[in-house]
Amino acid sequence: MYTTEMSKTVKPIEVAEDPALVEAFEARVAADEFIEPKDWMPDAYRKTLVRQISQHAHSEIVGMLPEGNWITRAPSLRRKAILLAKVQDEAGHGLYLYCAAETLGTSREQMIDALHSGKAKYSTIFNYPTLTWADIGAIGWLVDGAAIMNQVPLQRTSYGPYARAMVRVCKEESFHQRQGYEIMIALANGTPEQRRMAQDALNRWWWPSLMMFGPPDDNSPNTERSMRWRIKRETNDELRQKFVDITKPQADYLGLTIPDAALAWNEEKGGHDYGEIDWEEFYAVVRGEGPVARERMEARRKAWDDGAWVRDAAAAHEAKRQAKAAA
Ligand code: BYC
Repeated sequence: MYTTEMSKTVKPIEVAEDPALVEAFEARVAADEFIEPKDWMPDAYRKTLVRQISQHAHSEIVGMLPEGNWITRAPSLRRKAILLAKVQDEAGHGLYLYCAAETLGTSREQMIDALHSGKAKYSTIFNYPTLTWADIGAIGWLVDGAAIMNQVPLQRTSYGPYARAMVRVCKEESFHQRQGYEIMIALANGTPEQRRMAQDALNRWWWPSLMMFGPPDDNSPNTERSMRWRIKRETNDELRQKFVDITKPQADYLGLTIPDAALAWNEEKGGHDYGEIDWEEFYAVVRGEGPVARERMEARRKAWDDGAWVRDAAAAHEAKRQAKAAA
């Protein structure tokens, strides 16, 4: 038994594992090989993946709620059809991710239970309300934009099933981002009231979108180890910086103003400087104190309870099918 401590901010890992196996595993990861479900892996690697993948899955599923809220109120049949398809895509992403996590030996029920009991996290971003139609544009543009930034590198994450799930997710997220930006273009070029709505949505979603990337690197207990294991391929701050740099010209094109007086191009670093994120707000939302956190969890629990008959019917059907096959 030995203990590895990567740095002061990294959680110490208790490893009671064969050092030769650990060494071979580390070498495979360092050589950019994919780790597959039946391969040996350190327990902490498995746990980190279950944590991240299941939280990612929960985010996709809870993420259906803010947008689902607008399906019946979308301003045209075309917008309804697009939004409906997008929200269905998010359900699909959740399912691929739950399946990827199941390959690590955890059951769907365990993961759902962890979400409903408040043990498992989901992205802070989905604890903010969608007040106007412009919020649907801002979510596609900013939230899906941030999601792509985070998920493109995950296509090369070291765990095979997670990486493969991300390939399709990223393709769909690109469509989502474009549909959001297209809504923003329509609003930004619309009436003064529509432009005001677009600016208001940007004002409310900008900072929570930056928070999606997680705490700053020097306060991120998981980053160093996850980078070494190539679960994460870029750090929280690196991805946040890229997102700011890509999004600023998009806001300029829309004629909208990012609500950050400190946002300015820094020639020396080749990127934008930006203002201080309100980390107290972030941690409060992580603790479950977000503006609509209670509502989100109630909606998920209700959906689970209301769907019990579907799960029962599917299980009964499968039992019958197996009995028939055996006879
Ligand atoms: N919200 O050490 P850190 C979508 C937690 S879905 C809540 O940096 P890590 C979409 C973190 O879990 C978007 N909690 O952690 C869907 C950790 O706590 P635990 C979801 C957060 O894992 C529908 C603690 O803070 N995307 O885009 O190395 C419609 C310390 O953080 C957050 C993913 O899940 C947060 N924002 O890095 C539209 C991507 N940030 O677990 C769009 C996959 C941090 O130790 N996940 N925490 O108790 C990741 O890439 C990483 O898990 C994170 C965090 C970058 C999020």
